[in-house]
Amino acid sequence: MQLLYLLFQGCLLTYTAMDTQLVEKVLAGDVKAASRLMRDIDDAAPDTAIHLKRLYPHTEHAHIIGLTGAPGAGKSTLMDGMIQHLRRQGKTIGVLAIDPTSPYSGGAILGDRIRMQRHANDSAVFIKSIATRGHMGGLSQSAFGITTVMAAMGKDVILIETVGVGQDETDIIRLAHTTVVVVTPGMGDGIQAVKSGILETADIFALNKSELEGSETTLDEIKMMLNMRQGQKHDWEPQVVKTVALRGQGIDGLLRQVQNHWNFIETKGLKGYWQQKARTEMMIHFRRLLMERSLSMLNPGQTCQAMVDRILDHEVDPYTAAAELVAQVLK
Ligand SMILES: Nc1nc2c(ncn2[C@@H]2O[C@H](COP(=O)(O)OP(=O)(O)O)[C@@H](O)[C@H]2O)c(=O)[nH]1
Ligand SMILES: [Mg+2]
Repeated sequence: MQLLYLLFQGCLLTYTAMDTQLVEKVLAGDVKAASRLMRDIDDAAPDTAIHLKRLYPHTEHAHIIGLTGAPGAGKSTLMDGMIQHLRRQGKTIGVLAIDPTSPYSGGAILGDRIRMQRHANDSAVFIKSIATRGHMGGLSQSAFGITTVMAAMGKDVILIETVGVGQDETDIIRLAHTTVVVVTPGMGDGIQAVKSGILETADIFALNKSELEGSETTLDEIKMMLNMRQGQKHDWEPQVVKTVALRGQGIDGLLRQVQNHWNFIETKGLKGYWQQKARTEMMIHFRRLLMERSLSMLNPGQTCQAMVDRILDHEVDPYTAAAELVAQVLK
């Protein structure tokens, strides 16, 4: 018995030591340790929360910038230009690319890789791609965890690229301090933005491919939309910046606005803004924990099967069945 106890203590000590080591390595910017943890987070491996809890207090300095917009709008190309500029300013950067396997952007991951290749040997730039495919509502958890690790590694700026479709991606956009919505001329993007509610989340519009015909019309359209917006007093006024990412034009102007926005939210200390970010993050973990614990309490194999049988026997409908399961868990 004593031996067992000692063994247990030994394991616990070893585990705690490993745990501390990993956290310390990530905090020291160790790429290998950080990559491993990110992979575990993306695989939804158990116990990553233990590390993330300890990394979280070391993440406040990082400026998280989200780039969202339709596939092909030029997000990756813009990001590439932003990385170059930010590197010249001496900033270290984390990049999170979401949705590379989306059927809409087929082949984009290859393009992204080639484009980003020149940063591959730059240790100050850390690039991570995660696929939406295979994620069962866990995409935002992955994204939140990975950005936490990047920030804890000491990265000054974290760029997130996402097409911004679906609840998970909307949450990810809320995770960013500054959201850049990338639109292109003549695609009715402005209208799309209003429809998808993206207008509310946009801090800056990048009108990319602005060398193309119709860019002035699109610019007017966006400005008109912004004028119609019922802005709250003291709130940030969303800005519009014209870019030609392919030629590296307008990137400095875009980054200036990004910096202005960061200064704005820092100096104004917008309480509501930080509250929303904290709430989004907390609720994501709340949903996950609630789901995990509920399922473990339910003994899904037996209880759920019994309920399925009752549905098949026309004893209950799926709505009633689900409500009964919830009632069982909350009992
Ligand atoms: N004409 C034009 N094409 C661009 C511009 N920026 C990017 N592109 C092209 O648009 C395509 C999609 O760009 P990409 O950055 O992969 O878009 P993403 O899907 O939003 O990441 C690529 O062929 C780019 O070369 C631009 O300013 N003007
Ligand atoms: Mg892309």
